[in-house]
Amino acid sequence: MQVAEAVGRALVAAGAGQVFGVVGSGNFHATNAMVDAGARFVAARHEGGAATMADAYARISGAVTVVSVHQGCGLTNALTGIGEAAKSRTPLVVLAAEATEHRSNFHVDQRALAEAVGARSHRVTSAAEAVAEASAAVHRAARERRTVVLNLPLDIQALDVPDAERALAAVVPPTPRSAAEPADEDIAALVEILAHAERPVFVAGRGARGPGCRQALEALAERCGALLATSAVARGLFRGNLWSLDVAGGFSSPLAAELIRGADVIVAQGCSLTMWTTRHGALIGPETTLVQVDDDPAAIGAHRPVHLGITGDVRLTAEKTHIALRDDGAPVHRPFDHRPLGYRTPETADALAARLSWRDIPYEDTGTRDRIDPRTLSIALDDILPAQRVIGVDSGNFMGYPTMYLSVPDEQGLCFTQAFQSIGLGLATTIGAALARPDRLAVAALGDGGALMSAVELDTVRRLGLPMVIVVYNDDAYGAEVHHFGPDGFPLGTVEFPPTDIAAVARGYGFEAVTVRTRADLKPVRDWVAGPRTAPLLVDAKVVRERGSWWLEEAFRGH
Ligand SMILES: Cc1ncc(C[n+]2csc(CCOP(=O)(O)OP(=O)(O)O)c2C)c(N)n1
Ligand SMILES: [Mg+2]
Repeated sequence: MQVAEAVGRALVAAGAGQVFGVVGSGNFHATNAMVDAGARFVAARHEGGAATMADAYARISGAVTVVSVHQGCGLTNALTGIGEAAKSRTPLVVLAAEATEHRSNFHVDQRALAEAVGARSHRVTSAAEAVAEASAAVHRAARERRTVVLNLPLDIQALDVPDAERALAAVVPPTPRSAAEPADEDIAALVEILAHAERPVFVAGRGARGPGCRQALEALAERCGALLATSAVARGLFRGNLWSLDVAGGFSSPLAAELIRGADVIVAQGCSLTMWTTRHGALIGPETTLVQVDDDPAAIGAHRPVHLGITGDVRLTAEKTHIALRDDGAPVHRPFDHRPLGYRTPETADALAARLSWRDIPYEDTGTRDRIDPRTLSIALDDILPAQRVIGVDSGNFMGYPTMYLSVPDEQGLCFTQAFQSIGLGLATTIGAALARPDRLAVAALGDGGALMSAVELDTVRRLGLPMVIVVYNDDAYGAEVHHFGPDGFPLGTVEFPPTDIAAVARGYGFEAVTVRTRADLKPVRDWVAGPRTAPLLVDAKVVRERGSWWLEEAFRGH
């Protein structure tokens, strides 16, 4: 057995069962070996799409996923998606053929490329070690939650692996990470803080999306009267909880922002407290005690200084804190059980019921005969589209509308690939998420800029037969830039475009498509939802372009 085949087989034996890619000569044999060994291969039309599909698939499924690319230019094409995955700590293996011969057209310093975007670089170094090295890449991706580029040199690929079958038989999938135990004194310190908290708020992030976290956090929050929020990447985690504030940060509704700002204690649970989640710190009051729980010590205080940092698994820390509070957490002078309900007062309950959701907030519809208000569009779509959905959102001025107006059933309902803040990832994100959750309707929300940047993957949607809805918030512009620079009178010729008929583009790829200018134009969307959904649907919504969105204005204020 040659190295290329042994590496492909080893990746599958180590548990990587899903591979996305664009196949060229350098990754042909290894990718085929993965398929022969039982992996599912999805051909993307661009390596950037492949990387982001794999990223989204890994985020939703939790499984180490593989991207397979050609040497040199295949890897450079994938770099933005690899950067997004690396920043998001997605367990991903990029199987990259490598031209180590400097005279090759395909030669480039692949180690430097991987490391430049925050990925870990591995290499298959010999026939004897190939199987172990491939397996080690999967194990590292899983164990350390890292994006690993596994370079596979062309000159090694055709070598014979000594005793390959025996080496492959020894490959095992990684064992699940063991939950990091918080220190007893940290639990005691958190108990002390929570026992005295009058208006506590928990903000749960990516690290709180694991099994059992919701229950553990809800139980602890109930015990100490805390309100519950999430970062954008964990949206939906507390769906249905009466004390949920939905998303903390730029997307927060005015009431949610007011309540978070009013907290006397905020506990970040597996959440890194970025400038987006905290609105550049504006959501954290000057007197607020800030606690951060994370199983990665490097994450503690990385974005904001905290009063108490606890290195520990989110679920385990919540459970231990809860037990400690129940057993003996009450300071003697102030019995815990006799306190008022913390932040869970009748006034808070009334306010949450009346005006938490963006949908509860009246607005003046700015739509015309030619362009629909993006809020009106989003609200109508929220009503039309089935509740069991998984949404991918691209970047841009429009992005807050689908993120906040389209509800999601749980923390697997929104796949938010925004760590690199790149436009053009939303469509591939939704493809990866759709494959990981075939039981749900996949919905891609894109700007016209992001949609056109990634349009080649419309082919992948149609070829895979995904019953997906793609909504393009089409303002014929890089709206984020228009609203950033327009108010200061700068020329906008570089960021505005003549109209593009994106519905026609989609039809060319085999989609059903509808152009929407008013609410009435949405009837074909209802019909599509009610029908057999044999072709995917693209909604080219011509949206009003006069004003920037609320969250963008907020973001600009932060700088
Ligand atoms: C890869 C990449 N290139 C450029 C940018 C800068 N950028 C941020 S938003 C944006 C405009 C996006 O336009 P569109 O997708 O139409 O969304 P809109 O802002 O109009 O709602 C641009 C160019 C970026 N974030 N990522
Ligand atoms: Mg636009």
